[in-house]
Amino acid sequence: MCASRLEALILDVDGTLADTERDGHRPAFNAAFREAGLDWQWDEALYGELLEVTGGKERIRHFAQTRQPDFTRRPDYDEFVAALHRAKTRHYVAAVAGGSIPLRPGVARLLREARAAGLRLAIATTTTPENVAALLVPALGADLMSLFEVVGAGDVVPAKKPAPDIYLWVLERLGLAAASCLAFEDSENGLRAALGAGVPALVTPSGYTRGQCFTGALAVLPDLGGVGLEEIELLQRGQV
Ligand code: XBP
Ligand code: MG
Repeated sequence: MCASRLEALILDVDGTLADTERDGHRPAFNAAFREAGLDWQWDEALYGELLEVTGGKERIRHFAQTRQPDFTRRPDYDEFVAALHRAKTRHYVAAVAGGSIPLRPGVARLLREARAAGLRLAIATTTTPENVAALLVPALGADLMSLFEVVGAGDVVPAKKPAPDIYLWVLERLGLAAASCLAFEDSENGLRAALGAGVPALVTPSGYTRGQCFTGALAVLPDLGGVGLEEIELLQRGQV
């Protein structure tokens, strides 16, 4: 049911606003492993497989369980993973805060158009909250960043995408029905999360997610370049 008037855009971050995984998150994980004296190296292909698990801590645990089982028997395993992930976040923030990863085509323009048209903006991401501002402020400026009314990120919900929890958390804070919102996602996991919460979704696949299954998406577009707000409103109303 997509017939309600569009009131808010809910945006995923990694892959959707910027293609952050290969050259942002992946090197930050590797830097944290090196710093901790581990010889783990996540190359591009392996990282593509590991992305099936959303969330950095969850991804490290999945890697350890499936490829380094001895490591999981360390008495300090939980704290070690948490410390590794804190280091990864520090490396990621330092790398992207300088503006090293640009926004994808059309993103900044669409956000400005949406605000000018009175639409509300929110974020629904599995990544750590400080990563969101570090990525977006250099590209959008603090002003536009502050226009995101609700930022749902990281561990505010226990179950990460593809669970619908982060979308339900954001919807509750916006005080809006799912059908009056539109989600922007780049991955199958993200699409499942949005649809699971009843939010119609538009998909712009990213480097690692091209070829995934996007059944149920309102539309699958190469990117947001050239897509105007009017077209987005028509899509949300099911008129395209
Ligand atoms: C993004 C992610 C994130 C990042 C890592 O998924 O899976 O986990 O890779 O971020 P989505 P953290 O775009 O579907 O939200 O290390 O901060 O968890
Ligand atoms: Mg994503």
